[in-house]
Amino acid sequence: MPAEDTVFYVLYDKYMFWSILVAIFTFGWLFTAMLRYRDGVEPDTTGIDHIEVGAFPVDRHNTKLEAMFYILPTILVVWLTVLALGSNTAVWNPDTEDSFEIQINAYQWYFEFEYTEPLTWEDTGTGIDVDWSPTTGLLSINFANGSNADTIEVKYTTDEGVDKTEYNVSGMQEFQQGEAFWLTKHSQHIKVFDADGVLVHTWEHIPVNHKLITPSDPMIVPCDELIDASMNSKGIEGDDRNVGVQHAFWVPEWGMKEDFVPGLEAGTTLYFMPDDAGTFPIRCAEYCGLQHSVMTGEVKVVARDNQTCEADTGVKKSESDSSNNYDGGEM
Ligand SMILES: [Cu+2]
Repeated sequence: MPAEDTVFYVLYDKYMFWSILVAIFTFGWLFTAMLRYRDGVEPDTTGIDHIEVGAFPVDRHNTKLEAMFYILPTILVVWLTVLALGSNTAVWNPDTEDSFEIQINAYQWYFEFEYTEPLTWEDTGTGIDVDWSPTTGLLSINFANGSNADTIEVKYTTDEGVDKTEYNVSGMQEFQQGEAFWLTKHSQHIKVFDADGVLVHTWEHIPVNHKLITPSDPMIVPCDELIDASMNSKGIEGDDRNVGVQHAFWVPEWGMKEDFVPGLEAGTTLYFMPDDAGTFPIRCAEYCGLQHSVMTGEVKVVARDNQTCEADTGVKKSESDSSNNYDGGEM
């Protein structure tokens, strides 16, 4: 069942409204006619001959009424077509001005998510707040709102490889680290664990050109923003004859699906606007070879750093979205 404010749901409501209106009119007319002209009841329009079965009552027809029988349904059908095409436009031709662009590549047999825009995000509602300044490199973590934080894992990727540091913070209200050791061109994350080693909070920066690959990585996208995904099927590197095979990106819970078409240079495009944080399964919906069945993954919808996923985006972007300061995007 799609969320209540998706185009599908809105279109369903509109069609239901017009269906009920037409049903009230036609069934009302039907039952009135049945009651008025049933056997044993004389029509009050005296002086008119009874209607002969199988013969059109040419003498007493009503041109205006008959014309309305054609005109009204035609208007209705045209109107329903306009409604349906309007939803199509909303899905396939949205306003992409403020969209979050991402590249999705399909290989045999995995998906690769390539970031063409940076994304900095953080869990919300955990009582922990990570702050990191891209200019000074100063990192501070606030545990003030009652958390059971025990250890912090700070991980960052450099040209040389992955670096990981762990800090013990149990009992601390605030943690500060002043080293400007991070460069925004590299990926980095801060994970906070409790004493039992359970992950309680995540802050992450994904730089441009970073790649996440299924099944180990989810596709991470921000909530309340239009996601503009360019999709390409990829073949074997260095083999010009192998341009890949057909795949399809499918998120069953959202009711959306788009094909990857091999050899299509411009690729295909998929637009979607998630408004609830969470993790949703991805499936390949086009048979693509022996391991098609294991071509799965997850899409993780997150709030950008210092934002929440509470905006009701509806069919279009809501006005409140224009106040987004794109905190992470500036980096
Ligand atoms: Cu596939």
